[in-house]
Amino acid sequence: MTPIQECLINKNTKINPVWLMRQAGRYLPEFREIRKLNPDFIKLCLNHNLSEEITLQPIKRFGFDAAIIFSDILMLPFGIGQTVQFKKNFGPSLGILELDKLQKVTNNDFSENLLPVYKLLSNLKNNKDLENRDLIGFVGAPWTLLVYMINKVSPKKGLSKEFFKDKILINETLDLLDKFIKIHIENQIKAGATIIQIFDSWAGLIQNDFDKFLYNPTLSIVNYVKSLGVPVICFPRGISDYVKFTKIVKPSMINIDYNVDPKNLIKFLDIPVQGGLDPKILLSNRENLKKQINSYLEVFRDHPYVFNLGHGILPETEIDMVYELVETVRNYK
Ligand code: 1CP
Repeated sequence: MTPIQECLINKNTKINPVWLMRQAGRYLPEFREIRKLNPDFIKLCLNHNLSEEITLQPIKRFGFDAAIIFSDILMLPFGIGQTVQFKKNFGPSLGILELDKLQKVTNNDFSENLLPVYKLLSNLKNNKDLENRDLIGFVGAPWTLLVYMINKVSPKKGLSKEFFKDKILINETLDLLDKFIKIHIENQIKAGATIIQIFDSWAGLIQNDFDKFLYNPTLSIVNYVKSLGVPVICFPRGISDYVKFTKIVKPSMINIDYNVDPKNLIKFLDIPVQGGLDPKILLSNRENLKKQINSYLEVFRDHPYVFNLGHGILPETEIDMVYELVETVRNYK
């Protein structure tokens, strides 16, 4: 059993596996080199030789306990036929949402469009660098994907009232997402993913209708992953009530963000926890980093815990700080 499965299934509190959200990416010089030669991000995600190499880069360097596939949550709208571009110093930019066109896309068309993502997984399945490690597949949560598909650009500056205006568009897009997120998950598991993580990066923007936008759609996906016999990790970033979320949605593990007070949380929580450390701590100094890591590990001494961050690692992170992080987690007694 892998260290993470040991935590998830056997509820082992003696080990602290470690991996980092967005571990395959921009803080790594070896990634930046590949990226420079591949300005089209979608094409890079569809090049299974390169995506395989990028997925393994952080494993080879740091020996993390899990590899997360190099792909993106926006590969899903791309797979259903909405245009997706990544613009330099701007982020994602999506094309018009032509619902009637997307509703005609079949399971086969979609799976064909994303074939290189599944090929990446099947190629890595028996890779010896991943021996005794998990291979994490992922999806965006329905809410977060809905936000990108309708808003077309990052909702960094919030969502306008306009966003919620067309109820039919919202409802039909949510139905479409439920269908294709499940297909994408099934394909990833069949190809070799041993865990699925659901990224709900913009869950914190939900202010009303929590059942409609957060609980019901996420529960539907979580139950589906469980029905395939694979553990599922939820990351509803920025929500105010993680306890309520876990009671309703019941993921196999919950990834907390850095605004959650872990001490208070575990009084009410009976499932394994992942993450929490503010990625900005990696921009401070070694002493502070060690102190903060140890304080998370101390809180979770008697609770199954996978060490990770409270959001993705920042591009400006120094490599040496990541070595320090791994060493500190591994040396904790
Ligand atoms: O070089 C570059 O400019 C590309 C940067 C980049 C990378 C490395 C993007 C664009 N996506 C990725 C890979 C990626 N994205 C992975 C695999 C790598 C890994 O985790 O190691 C994963 C899991 C994601 C997931 C993802 N994409 C999320 C959820 C996690 C999170 O950080 O909140 C989100 C919101 C996206 C959208 C996205 N893709 C890329 C960017 C810059 C963004 C965010 C845009 C925004 O702020 O709205």
